[in-house]
Amino acid sequence: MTTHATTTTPLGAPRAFPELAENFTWGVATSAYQIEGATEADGRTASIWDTFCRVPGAVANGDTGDAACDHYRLMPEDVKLIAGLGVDSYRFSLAWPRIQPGGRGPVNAKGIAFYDRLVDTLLEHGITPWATLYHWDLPQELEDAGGWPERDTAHRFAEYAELTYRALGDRVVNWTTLNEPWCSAMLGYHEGVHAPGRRDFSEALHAVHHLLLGHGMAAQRMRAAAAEADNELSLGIVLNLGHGSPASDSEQDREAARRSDALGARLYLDALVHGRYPEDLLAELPSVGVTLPVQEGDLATIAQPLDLLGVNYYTSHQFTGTDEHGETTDERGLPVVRTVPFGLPRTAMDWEIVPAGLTRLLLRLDREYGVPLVVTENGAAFDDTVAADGEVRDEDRVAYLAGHLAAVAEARAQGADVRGYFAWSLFDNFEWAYGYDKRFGIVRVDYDTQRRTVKESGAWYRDTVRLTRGR
Ligand code: IFM
Repeated sequence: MTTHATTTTPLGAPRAFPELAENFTWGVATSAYQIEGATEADGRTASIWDTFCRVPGAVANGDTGDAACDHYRLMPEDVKLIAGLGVDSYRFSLAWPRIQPGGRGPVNAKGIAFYDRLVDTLLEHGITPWATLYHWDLPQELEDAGGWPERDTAHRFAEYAELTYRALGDRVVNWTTLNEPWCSAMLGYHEGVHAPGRRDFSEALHAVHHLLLGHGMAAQRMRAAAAEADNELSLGIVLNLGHGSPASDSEQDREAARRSDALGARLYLDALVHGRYPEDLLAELPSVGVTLPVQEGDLATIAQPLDLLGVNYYTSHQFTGTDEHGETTDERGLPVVRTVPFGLPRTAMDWEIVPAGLTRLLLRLDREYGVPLVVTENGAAFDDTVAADGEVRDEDRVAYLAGHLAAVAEARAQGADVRGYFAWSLFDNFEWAYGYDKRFGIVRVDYDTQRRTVKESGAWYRDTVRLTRGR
């Protein structure tokens, strides 16, 4: 495999963002199942995604993560590529079924050895590792035992977190526990479009509680291990968030925005930061037959001090409380919560491009939660084409990144404590239920040859970091 850097003149000129020049981490991000491949190597066992990919119709084209970007094998080359982008940091996730096959028992030496090498290689290249412990690849055995709706999974996660931290915490300072627990719970257990593919709202809410509990228990154990070893540790969690607003000033639309915010944002944020679940949501859950399985002390465990809150931002929505016919309740008698398009351009995921929502979101989080913020994912899928000369001139992605970086700069200018930005994604990769159809990379991956090509957006990002830093 060869990698090569793009040499053409960027179509969108790189620009300096003076507000992002200092005390600010620039990075790129990936996750284990989306890029590693080698799903049967060195003692790794199946995760819920290996299983889900085999369910007919679950993933576009029947795609799987079996090969993905072959990063497990190409890691040294890939780290060189990251270094060539001139970023400070690389955010990756650790595959639980590699490190602790089956989700129980001792560390698998060969599995952790891969991450040992990755971390050392990053450090040799002057890149700071940012490790995420869980980016959706639950060991299948734990799903067979009940998955996230079961309380024991939280205990298992905390154990895995401590084992992993003890293996890598001497060199990795920046840790996040979970990536996007909303997706794990809601897409995986309620909507059934992600692994493990269940469709039960109550189970999804139980999953939320146990994911958050697992985060809190993991944080306690990692902090204790860090103190024991005298390691520096920066610990956080990553949420997928947008800025929600009512589509009009009507009572129904404001109620719809409130409901969406309760279930999509405050359920996580209030528990993690304030140690309580939102009262308005708690009051409404019994009407849909749900009670959260909270035991005494759980919320104190969940609300561990956070050094940072990771924010994954892709789009924002406005909400209405009426359906297309003006009805305010659906066929089950539940209040309507419906999104109304802004009428803005969209990405290949059909997500509207709303950079102003990122500024608003960061300011809101800063004001209401007061935890240092890092944009741990932001980027876009577009239908890239490869030109005859082999280059990918993805102007639309350049514009997306430029608009959102400007939105972060604006939030900083207005006083929000935002400490970093990670482009999603370093590579085109396995986009979950969409398989390989959706390309988010600033580096193109040819899945037949595993050749990497830095896209126009990758070159733009590299030059923008350089220019911002005055290098
Ligand atoms: O690819 C995903 C990633 O795994 C989690 N955040 C959103 C990205 C784009 O859908």
